[in-house]
Amino acid sequence: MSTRAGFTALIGEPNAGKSTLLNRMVGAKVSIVTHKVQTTRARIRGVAMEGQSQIVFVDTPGLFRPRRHLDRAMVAAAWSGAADADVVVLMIEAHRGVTEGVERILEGLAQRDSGQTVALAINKIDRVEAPVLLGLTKDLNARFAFAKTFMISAEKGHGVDDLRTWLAGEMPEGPYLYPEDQIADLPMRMIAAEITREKLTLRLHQELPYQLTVETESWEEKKDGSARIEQLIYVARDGHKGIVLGKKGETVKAVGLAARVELEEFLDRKVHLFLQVKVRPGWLEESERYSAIGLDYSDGKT
Ligand SMILES: Nc1nc2c(ncn2[C@@H]2O[C@H](COP(=O)(O)OP(=O)(O)OP(=O)(O)O)[C@@H](O)[C@H]2O)c(=O)[nH]1
Ligand SMILES: [Mg+2]
Repeated sequence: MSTRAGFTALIGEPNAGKSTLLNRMVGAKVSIVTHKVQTTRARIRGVAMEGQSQIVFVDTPGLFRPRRHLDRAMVAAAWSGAADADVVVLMIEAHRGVTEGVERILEGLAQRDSGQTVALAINKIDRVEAPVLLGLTKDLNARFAFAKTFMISAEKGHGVDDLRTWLAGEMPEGPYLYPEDQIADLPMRMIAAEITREKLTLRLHQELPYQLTVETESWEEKKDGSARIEQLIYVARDGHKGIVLGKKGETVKAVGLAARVELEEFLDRKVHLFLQVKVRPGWLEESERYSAIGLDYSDGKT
């Protein structure tokens, strides 16, 4: 029997649940999730097997109206993730419906005219009543020729199996793209930095999470089987450093603890995590900061 393998890009507004869906499809947390918008910054691949079909899910940053250089690079990464895929799944939040942001994405899809298969996944159905879903399905299908519509809850798991089965059949015939037991292709150093950024985003308020970036500086395998990991948290301003550190360093300490616990679970071994906060006013304009998180700096140029 022949195998199938291909790429499925998940696109949508920030917070639609793309990373949550990727993690559920893969069966492990490879992409960070928060209740805040613009959590994912780059394309993150997760690999799922369904019968003889390998589906490489591409999680993308949310599509929004970009203001900063970083925002533009994120949105460019999202659209190019879609362009490279065999199937695109547009995720919509059921309770928010067709927002202005969704309308703009639909325009973007129509303009591309790529001939790609585009499916609609109405997510967070746990938050609305059934009649709302029917109206939304009708409305959206009148606006764009979706190959299929799914109603799902990425968080609770409803409808996700149907979507996976359908996608498996849509993948082109061909050999597997990754070993069958591989679930992600992000370097461990990057996953580790993302975990820390997730904990920071959950703990810090307002704009601060958008003004910082995390990089893994060193990773040392110890003789006793543990890993010693040093990370740098770049902030844009002096004042931000104090906030990230917190009173007597308690904020960064709590972040470090939460990140370490999750890393240990992920790596299944002991981790020594060291976090350092560095003020770097220009980091949002430094191309190395972009490549470190998997973005292309030149994508953000106007
Ligand atoms: N109620 C409900 N919440 C969900 C569901 N799926 C995701 N969420 C929540 O929605 C929020 C955003 O989820 P993410 O997966 O980070 O969303 P995203 O689309 O990756 O967001 P960006 O990375 O910012 O573009 C989180 O708080 C999730 O727990 C769902 O099916 N139901
Ligand atoms: Mg995300």
